[in-house]
Amino acid sequence: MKRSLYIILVSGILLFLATFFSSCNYYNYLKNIKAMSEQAESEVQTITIGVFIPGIMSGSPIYEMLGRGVQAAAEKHNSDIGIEQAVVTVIEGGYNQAEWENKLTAMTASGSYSLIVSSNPSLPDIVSVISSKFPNQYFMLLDGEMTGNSHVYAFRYNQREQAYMSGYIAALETTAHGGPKRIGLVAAQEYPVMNNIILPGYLEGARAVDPLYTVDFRIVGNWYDAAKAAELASGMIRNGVRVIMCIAGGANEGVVNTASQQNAKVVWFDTNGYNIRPGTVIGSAVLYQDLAAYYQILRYLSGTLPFGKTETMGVNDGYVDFVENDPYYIDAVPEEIRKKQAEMIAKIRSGELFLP
Ligand code: RBF
Repeated sequence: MKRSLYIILVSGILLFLATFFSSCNYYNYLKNIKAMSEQAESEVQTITIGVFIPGIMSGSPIYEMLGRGVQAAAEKHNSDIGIEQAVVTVIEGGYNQAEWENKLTAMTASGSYSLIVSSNPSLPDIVSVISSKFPNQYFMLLDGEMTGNSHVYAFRYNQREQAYMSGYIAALETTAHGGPKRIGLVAAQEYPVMNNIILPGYLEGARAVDPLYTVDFRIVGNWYDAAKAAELASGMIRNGVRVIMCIAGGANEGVVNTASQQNAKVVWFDTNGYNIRPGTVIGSAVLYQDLAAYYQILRYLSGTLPFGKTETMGVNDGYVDFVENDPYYIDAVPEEIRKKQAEMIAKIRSGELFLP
């Protein structure tokens, strides 16, 4: 009897101790889990993406698209993983191009950005200098070309296609109206892509309508002076030009105003510009830079961006287009012209017209 009482007592104590320790352990276990998950959360590294605008965003659609695309990708990534991991900061470099290298160097030297994103064909030269001083910094350059640097990814558009489609509509409209076989191009400045791809592509498109076409090519000297651009457009119109393409950022406004006052027409470049001046803007050859920025940033965030490469995308990749379904285009441009323009675009899509 005494012995069984002893056994019960000892088992009770053992049971108590076992329960006590296991509950302590369980408590500790719970505590550990909580601490670990808190730590994991704080250890999810923030990815800071710096967007460097070489110029001013407002008035330059190509830069507005860049900002929108990067922001949308960061939001998509954060909502997918449920944490505010990707953060975007935009810095404007301003119109003084001589300051861009210093500004971008300071941005890089701050060490604050996992990735620096920018856009325009002059950035590769600047970035190659900065990259040699800060070899760990990663860059994404849109609307530019740079191959062979393991920390730089570049994405460019087939602007021969884009300019060809612009020149084609400009010549169709000019021919239909009669008058000299001359189309206009007001550009902010000369640079290799402008002189070697956009201007020749624009002329090539016009000459596909009629080989006698020439281009009246005039330079504003900056990306903001609308009064100067208006003056250049007036000079062209006096010279018998009926259709002017403008690639001058904020200065484009001067071309549109002059054209609409003097019954001339405008071809818009980079974004859909029909609603800027309905009836005056008769063509929009666009780039989907917002989509390019969006998809390339998502690739970066998933670790699959092919640094070291330049990728070039055109009409058949969905990154270059001519907007044909806008009601203002349909209202402003006679059906026979739209039909010819559509036939040319169909040839690019089918590969019959190849403009590499
Ligand atoms: N495009 C703009 O819309 N706004 C600008 O301020 C602007 N600045 C540029 C500066 C340089 C040095 C270069 C080479 C290009 C610039 N571009 C600008 C042009 C842009 O990259 C692109 O070529 C045109 O928008 C035609 O697609």
